[in-house]
Amino acid sequence: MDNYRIAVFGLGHIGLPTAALFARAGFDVTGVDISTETVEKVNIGKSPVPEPGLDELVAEVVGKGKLRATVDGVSAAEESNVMVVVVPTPVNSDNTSDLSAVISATETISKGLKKGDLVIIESTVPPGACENVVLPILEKTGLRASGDFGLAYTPERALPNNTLHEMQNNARVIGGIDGKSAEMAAQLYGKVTRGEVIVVDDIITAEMVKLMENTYRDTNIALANELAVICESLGIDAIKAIEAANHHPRVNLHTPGPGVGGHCLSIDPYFIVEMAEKHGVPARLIRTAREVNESMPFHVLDIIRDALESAGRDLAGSRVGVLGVAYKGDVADARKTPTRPLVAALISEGAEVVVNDPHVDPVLIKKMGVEPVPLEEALESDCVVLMTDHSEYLEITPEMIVGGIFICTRPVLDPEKFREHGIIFRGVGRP
Ligand code: SAJ
Repeated sequence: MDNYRIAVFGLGHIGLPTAALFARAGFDVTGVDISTETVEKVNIGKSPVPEPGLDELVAEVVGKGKLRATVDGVSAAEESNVMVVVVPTPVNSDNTSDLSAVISATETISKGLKKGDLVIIESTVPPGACENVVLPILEKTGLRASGDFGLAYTPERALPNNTLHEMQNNARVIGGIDGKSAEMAAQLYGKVTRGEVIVVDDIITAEMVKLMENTYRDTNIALANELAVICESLGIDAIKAIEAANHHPRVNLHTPGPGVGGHCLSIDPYFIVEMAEKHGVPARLIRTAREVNESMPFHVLDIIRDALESAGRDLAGSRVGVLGVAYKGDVADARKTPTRPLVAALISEGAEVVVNDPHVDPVLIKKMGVEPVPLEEALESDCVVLMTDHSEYLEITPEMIVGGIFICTRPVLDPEKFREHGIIFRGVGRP
């Protein structure tokens, strides 16, 4: 196996670190991406993905000639023994899965598929996608799985901003179309992670494990959000109540906030809902949890309107300074951010909206129909709303809240410190 050549399809947040770690483990790796800009950047040893340590690792393995990138996926497949698919799987507007990138990568791979090859899917997919979508495409070549080539599924589990560490230390779950495929994939990933390699019974189980993980977190966040909204109506500080409840040995309530963003928790539960409902099984809890989390930006809107009214102001005509577009603190990723629906609602209600985010590309912010402004300018608003828990915002003091109203949707600042200075301080779960 040590002389295996590996092709990694998709050089994004997960694909590029995966390719670079295989290269550092000694494999000759070809990274494949549809973006020429990404390919060119990688080939000069640069990472198009902002992730700690990734620039250095890419420079190292490209410098040693162990990693190269190309847009020519067919040649990459022809030259390689193992093909790993790590492309995005978003949802369509009706929240059904969009597997077009997986299908396109698989079709490319099938043009270079050979006897003895192993195809590994890492993209998050609905349960059954490997057997019902990927396998038929590969077998159109006339080659048969289990006899001629292998197929396995192993989900990525790494957290942005800690991706390289988690890829090398998290346990790995692997499922194969057969035992041999699972074993080959297990040996391969055993070379890049010190974590336990867990081989499950079959490929659909591995697909489901991934979805369960993110759905567990999304549903628990929804519970925390619902409890927070209820506590507000009862005049209870939910953040303090949750801190106390989490001292119970079997309780781990998550943290309420303005909603769940990113490309994972806000999408993956729908992959379970889709397949469950196709099998006539209602996914009430999972679907409701999504609805609760998707309602949170509008709950924040209610808090803003209420706080302004308590100061004798209308939302219409008020200047609202929004802090944070990224879906969570200290990342540059704004995919599925709760800030987007909030900003759209504020504008539709006649507020003047300015936005600050030191991490997110200003071009992205402009696409939301608002002006990106420096922090000082955003703080000079009638109402300031903290949406993302970036480290920079932890330095905010009462004196900086010029308009006297501060909505802090993340439990990162002490309400008393602001209220002592006459600031109207509200938050999710903070009455
Ligand atoms: N959030 C809350 N309350 C919480 C925790 C998170 O409101 O208590 C919000 C965050 O602010 C953010 C969203 O949820 O908007 C998701 O953030 P996250 O840090 O929970 O997760 P991601 O999306 O960055 O990464 C998740 C991780 N999954 C799990 O922890 C189960 C990561 O391990 C996965 O690899 C990743 O999804 C993925 O790619 O699937």
